[in-house]
Amino acid sequence: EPVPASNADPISMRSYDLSKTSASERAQLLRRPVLKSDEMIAKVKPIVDEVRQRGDAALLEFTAKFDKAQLSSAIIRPPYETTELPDDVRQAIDVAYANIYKFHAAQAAQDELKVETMPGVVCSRFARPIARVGLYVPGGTAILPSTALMLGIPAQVAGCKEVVLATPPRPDGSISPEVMYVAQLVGASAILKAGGAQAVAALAYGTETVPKVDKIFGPGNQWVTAAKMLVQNDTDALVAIDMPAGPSEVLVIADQTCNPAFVAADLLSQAEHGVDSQVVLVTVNLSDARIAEIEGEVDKQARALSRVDILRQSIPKSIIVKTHSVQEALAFSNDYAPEHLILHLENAPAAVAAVDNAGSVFVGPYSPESCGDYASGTNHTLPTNGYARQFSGVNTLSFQKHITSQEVTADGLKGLGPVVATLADCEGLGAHANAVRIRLQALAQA
Ligand code: HSO
Ligand code: ZN
Repeated sequence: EPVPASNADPISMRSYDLSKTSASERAQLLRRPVLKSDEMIAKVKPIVDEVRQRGDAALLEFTAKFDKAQLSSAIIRPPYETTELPDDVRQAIDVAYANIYKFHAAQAAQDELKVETMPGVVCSRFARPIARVGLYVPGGTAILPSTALMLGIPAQVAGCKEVVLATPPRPDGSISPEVMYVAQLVGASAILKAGGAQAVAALAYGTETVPKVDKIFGPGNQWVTAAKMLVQNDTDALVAIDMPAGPSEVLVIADQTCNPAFVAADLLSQAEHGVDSQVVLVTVNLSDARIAEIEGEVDKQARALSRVDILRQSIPKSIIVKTHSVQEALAFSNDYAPEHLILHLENAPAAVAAVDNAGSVFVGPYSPESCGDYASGTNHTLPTNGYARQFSGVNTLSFQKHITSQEVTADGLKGLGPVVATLADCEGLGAHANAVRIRLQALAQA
């Protein structure tokens, strides 16, 4: 563990040359800090059990203990009070809302299937909303109304009926006006003033006042993540979660055409999220002078930022990986499977075809991750910790399930029935075969 740097020390990353690293060193560079999920699950279990057994009483006690807020009720229903909001913030939220809505509505529109697999055999698939969803919007070191947008909009587009937005209250018991405004825009049916494992438990099991939900979404600290994993495995809760979550990450690939100040700014924007943020710069044939320029920019820009104390811890844990071709850089990136991938390359659009594993890609010098974090239209709830290998980021389909259906005509059954009967006989399932044959006989007699 690097020791937090003193103010005089440069705020700098560690460098490795991929052509000089062994296979085991390379594997080490691809690793994230170990998530102690078993340990955390054991720690959150008593909290989850208390809320499950004692409902609102336990929920309010934990909120008093962890969030220092004394509440008489944890639930607020619309209309939400949004008058405190400055006009420029309201307008910015409105533009973000419109863009994110557009992109997520388009995802729903592309989603119906109808295929005639054989003459008279029509299979279809259609989507239905998950009726009740819980959206976790973290509090902590930064309030995140953007996360309320990223979860609330696809829920709205999908048509979820009960949308409970959970977020920890401030010590005076209030919720930020930004989050309240977003709750209003996305039509949240309730705001749950609670955070941590206790909020997740209330959503999973329901309490006297908190509606039970069918799926829980959203990023959170280790407590939230562990609680989500715990309730997901409880068949009594019958609740799904969006994805396993770890600390936020970015991998930036930069070649000699990059703007060092832009690259540094992108690295820092991810590193400021938390002391455990994962930041990787992969260089492609970058001269030592250009690398030094980026490092100089990281140090200079970091010192001017309000969250410099977080950066003093996250940047020294970050790495620079030197490679000698775009192909080598992308192979490393695909193995790392970053949450965010930023391409500062001469021909960035062409490189996208070779991206196999990433949560979201930012193409070219004018596409900072910040745009996707807030307002371009894509979702910022993305797979971390290497889960981009098998998970998609949150999207409209995450708030739906798909139902398949089939309609077989009499002629269709004449073609398909014998196939089914043969397979049923072969499995020794006579009733299955009979359900077909009884119809084929009826058709033969008609
Ligand atoms: N980069 C974060 C999302 C976020 N950034 C929210 C700003 N606000 C998650 O990957
Ligand atoms: Zn961010």
